[in-house]
Amino acid sequence: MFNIIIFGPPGSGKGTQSARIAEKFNVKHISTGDILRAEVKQKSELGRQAQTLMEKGELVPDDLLIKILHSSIEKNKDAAGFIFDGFPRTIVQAEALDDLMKELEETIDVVVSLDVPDNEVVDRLLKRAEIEGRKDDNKETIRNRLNVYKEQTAPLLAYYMKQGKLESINGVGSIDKIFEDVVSTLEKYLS
Ligand code: B4P
Repeated sequence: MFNIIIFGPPGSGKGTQSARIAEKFNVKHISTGDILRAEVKQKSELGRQAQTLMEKGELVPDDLLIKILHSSIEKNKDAAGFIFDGFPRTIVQAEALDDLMKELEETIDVVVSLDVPDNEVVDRLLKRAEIEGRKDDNKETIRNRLNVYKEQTAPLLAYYMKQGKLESINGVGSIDKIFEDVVSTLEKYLS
């Protein structure tokens, strides 16, 4: 299996690049944001619990996310690998993912971190608000999402750096150029 994590602040292009990576490397795209939004749409019990938190830009509790991830992996055991998009977002989630991988006798091969400054992500998310109308893409929530990222998610950079798996990529520029850089980085891990 080829197992990749895509990492970065909200609006850094994780979802955008993941869709392309999944196609190019034939890996299964698991986006926890997409899964949660689908649950909200279906008005499931999980969706109901997640909705208020997502609209405030807060993280959904670790135990719920770990369950979601577990069942997504179970359903796709035959995949040639995974691209994890939006997961892990806390150290607890990262440790749970390491445990899950161990159970499968697998490992995370590489963590691609997209570097994008705050002003650029705010601009992108406000632009997306005009197009898609996502409830969490408003000024106040975006500010909170960035704070949550810095406090709870950014510490994962050191976690994966210590494991020697971190690859930082400049996430500013055209989507095609960023994808080119991502592909050449990932290809190093295949040979
Ligand atoms: P996500 O869906 O993961 O939202 P996100 O961080 O904003 O990233 P997304 O993938 O959507 O955006 P992208 O950067 O691709 O999470 C939403 C919420 O769900 C979280 O706040 C949290 O509440 C909850 N959640 C999800 N996972 C969780 C977890 N593991 N634990 C707890 N809670 C969790 O793109 C942004 C925009 O930029 C797009 O419009 C795109 O078109 C544009 N763009 C992309 N690349 C560009 C480029 N190079 N130049 C210009 N624009 C670009």
